[in-house]
Amino acid sequence: MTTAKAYIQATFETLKARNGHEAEFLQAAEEFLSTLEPVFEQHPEYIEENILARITEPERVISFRVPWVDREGKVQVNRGYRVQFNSAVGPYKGGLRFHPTVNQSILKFLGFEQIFKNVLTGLPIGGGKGGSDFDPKGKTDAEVMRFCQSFMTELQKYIGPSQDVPAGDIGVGGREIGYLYGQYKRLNQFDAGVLTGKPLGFGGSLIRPEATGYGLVYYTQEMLKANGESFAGKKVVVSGSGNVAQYALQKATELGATVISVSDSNGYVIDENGIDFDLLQDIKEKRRARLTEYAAEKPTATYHEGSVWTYAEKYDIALPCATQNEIDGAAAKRLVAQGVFCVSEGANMPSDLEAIAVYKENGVYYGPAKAANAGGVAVSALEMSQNSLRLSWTREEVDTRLQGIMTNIFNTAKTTAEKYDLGKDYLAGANIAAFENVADAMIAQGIV
Ligand code: NDP
Ligand code: 2IT
Repeated sequence: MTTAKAYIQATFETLKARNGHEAEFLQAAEEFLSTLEPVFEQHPEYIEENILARITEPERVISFRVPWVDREGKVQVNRGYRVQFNSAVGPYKGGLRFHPTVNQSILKFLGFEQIFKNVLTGLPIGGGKGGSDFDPKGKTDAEVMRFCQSFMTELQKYIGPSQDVPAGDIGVGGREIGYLYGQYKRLNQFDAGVLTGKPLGFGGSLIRPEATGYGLVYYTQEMLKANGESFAGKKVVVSGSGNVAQYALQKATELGATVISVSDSNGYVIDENGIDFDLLQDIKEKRRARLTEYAAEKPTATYHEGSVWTYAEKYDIALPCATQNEIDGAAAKRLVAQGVFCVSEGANMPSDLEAIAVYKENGVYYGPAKAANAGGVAVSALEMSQNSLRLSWTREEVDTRLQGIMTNIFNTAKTTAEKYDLGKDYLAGANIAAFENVADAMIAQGIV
């Protein structure tokens, strides 16, 4: 009989042989697979069903040409994608990323993580992800609109409210979702449930813009509480300065923490008095400007080139909210030496495999992305419900549901870790609970 360990190793070897050039996807798969041994030991039926080989292969990967005309009248061509990874639990659901680094590997890692994140919310959504190597930075609104229209002209063939429901991610916010939705509607019909993260005026949900950041803080608060800690009086470093970072810092500040930093791909700002949320939002959302403006306008702030994870002073909690692999093993060791006792992930896969090992060795309370940042997609699923009902819930109602979902996710990660004798390994707990749910749904539906 195949042992659990041998089965996982053999599956990973095949995955590497097939996808050797997809470093980020293999990293996400390795992180996930490396926690599953206890499950296969207790449930050999998953081995008999060869679930790992099935769950690591996307149901479908769509790639397409996106031609558009720039402001000088020149024809540009980008590449668009949609990875429809797994629909065992519900329609494919996950964001669209517009960033020059987007490729199939990045979207497969994101789509793979999304399957498990989505099932942890307890809502009926499968996993998918999409996007393009288009760079919205420095583009005019009209250029972004033309790009979005061209992108949706192709994407609309593959999506629908019961089929696949995209939303935002890096480089895709309310403006882009508005343009994408407008083009979808023109080619189809009014069907608000085809995209989430819509502006409020046509089916968007209250709290969706805030949901990932707030959800991250709600999850982290539960993790801290379970260990006799809280945000009150803590010094927090947040990376990124986009959607997730902004609302994470707002909520953490509300709970009594001092968030001393935000960052972008060029540098970071330190403001020991606490980052000023209103000024940050004005700079990022209204002016679409860089963080250097924050430091220029705020006498208490300083701007530094490079990664915020090189900041050398003492602090307590790290909330990475920028992008994948922003914290490597060396940075994680520095964090521990600086007194950081909790790392909770707003971004997807911000910690590399070595960093995760450092957290584990040093007993750092670790909130893995697929659990800690599930608040965004959870409120997206609530937006889908509101669109189906043709109702909109109040801010309080959505926020209360979000808090309940994040608390449940933490409890699931905690109790599953305990059930398998894994102590405070919340990563393994979240992975195992999510895996069991998806695997059971797949088995019940036969070999499809
Ligand atoms: P935004 O586009 O709003 O902001 C992205 C932020 O990250 C910007 O500050 C950006 O800086 C920074 N960033 C992007 N790429 C890099 C890079 N290569 N190096 C350093 N900094 C970088 O995106 P979101 O806030 O929506 O997304 C942030 C993270 O959260 C992503 O990992 C995303 O997948 C994840 N996430 C998002 C959810 C959502 O609902 N939006 C839900 C769950 C997770 P710059 O302006 O210089 O590019
Ligand atoms: O990574 C994510 O969970 C998101 N970008 C949000 C996905 C969604 O469908 O709201």
